[in-house]
Amino acid sequence: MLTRIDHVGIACDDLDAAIARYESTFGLTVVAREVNDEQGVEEVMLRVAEGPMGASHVQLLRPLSPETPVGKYVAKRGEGIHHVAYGVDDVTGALAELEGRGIRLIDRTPRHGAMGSSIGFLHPKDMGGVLTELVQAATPAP
Ligand code: V0V
Ligand code: CO
Repeated sequence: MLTRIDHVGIACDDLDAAIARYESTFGLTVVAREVNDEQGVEEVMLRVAEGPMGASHVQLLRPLSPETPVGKYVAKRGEGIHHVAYGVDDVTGALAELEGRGIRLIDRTPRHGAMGSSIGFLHPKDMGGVLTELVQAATPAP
């Protein structure tokens, strides 16, 4: 079902400081920056590596307000790892399959994600405390 680690989502207070950290520490390059109102974030994707199953990224997340998922998370725990996202070929099918295995879904139908992707979240309470995201990229891996 899983094709790669698509991204690691990191909650930040200061997006530009976080970008500078990943640029100067690892020489990563920003490949996308967008506001996702539905998810309550401004987010930046930095490319880590390109593999046969597609690219992997660091995703930096700044909450648009304190009432958003990332805003609540930062208020409770401070900056840090917010979620892990895996690539899938068919996010709708993967969500249905996982629900059939008894995993609680946050999204039963996919939502709009970074760089034109379709995404769905699994509840952290059924994933050992790890908020888990599935990502179907806008264009399939070569
Ligand atoms: C909350 N909890 C987490 C967590 N956020 N546990 C692990 N990782 C996280 N990131 C725990 C929290 O500590 C509580 O545990 C419990 O869940 C309920 O938390 P809450 O603060 O009361 O918040 P809720 O229940 O209102 O919302 C929690 C969920 C929410 C996970 C349901 O954050 C959500 O819907 N997340 C999915 C959407 C999202 O995160 N979007 C932002 C990224 P205790 O204290 O009860 O034990 S957007 C993105 O990644 C995009 C666009 C992309 O990749 O393209
Ligand atoms: Co994400």
